Amino acid sequence: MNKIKDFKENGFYVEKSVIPISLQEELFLTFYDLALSSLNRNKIKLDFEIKNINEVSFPNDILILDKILSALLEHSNDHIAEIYDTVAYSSTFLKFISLPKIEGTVRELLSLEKHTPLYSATHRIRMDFPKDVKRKAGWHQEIFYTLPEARFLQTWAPVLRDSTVDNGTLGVCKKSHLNGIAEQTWEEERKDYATRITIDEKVIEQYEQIDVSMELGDVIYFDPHLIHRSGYNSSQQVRYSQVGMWNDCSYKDFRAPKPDFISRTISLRENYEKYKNSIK
Ligand SMILES: O=C(O)CCC(=O)C(=O)O
Ligand SMILES: [Fe+2]
Repeated sequence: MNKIKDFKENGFYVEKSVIPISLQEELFLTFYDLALSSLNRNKIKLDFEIKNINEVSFPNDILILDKILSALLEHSNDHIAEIYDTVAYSSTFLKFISLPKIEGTVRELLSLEKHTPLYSATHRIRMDFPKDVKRKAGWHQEIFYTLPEARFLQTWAPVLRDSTVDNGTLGVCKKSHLNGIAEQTWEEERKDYATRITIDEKVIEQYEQIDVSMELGDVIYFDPHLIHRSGYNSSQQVRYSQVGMWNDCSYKDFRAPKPDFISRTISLRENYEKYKNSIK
């Protein structure tokens, strides 16, 4: 079977035409609607014309979405961070990551029975803005960015538009998963980058590096030890990409993390105090 052979030999497998266009359309509307709400909530006025939600269509209006998100980013990264966190738990995105075809392939590649529960870890849609280097991930292995002692595989997929060398698609070091944990260094967060654990350059030179250009609908599945990175988005457009891990819950060392949902505004107690006087 090609799937398993590719995955085992190269450390990754690209499956074509997995995600239906109707879900991309739904996600586009999710992003657009959240972007409009963010403009309103934060009282941001734009210096260009925008369409309301009933006037936009996918894929014709992705450039308008890019423009609104870029304007929000210019005001504050917090606005983008909140949209990112909202999309991650939106019903449309949950449908997107749970497509039966993705689940089936994950089970096949992890050799799991139909009944073994799969645990989703931090599935998200990244937004990589033109020319951004702060959030660009250098060469790394996912094992140090996710749950410790986990048995999982990672999925990644272009969203809303194809991922290309120009817009900074995912880069991988072919077969690098075969050599276990590579030499790497932990660096604490700084002004120009988030905390990162980067693989030494001399390790990278040993491998064939591939920029994995993908068409909308395709999904790449890859091994936790596969060395990978973000490309540089030299285009004028935002790169939207789905990232996330599927964990094998039957693995002996699997321990579910405690979800830590933190209010962006007031605490539970403060909310209670606010309404206390009106409690009869
Ligand atoms: O999409 C990217 O730029 C890279 C993302 C990445 O490193 C990941 O999905 O783990
Ligand atoms: Fe990664």
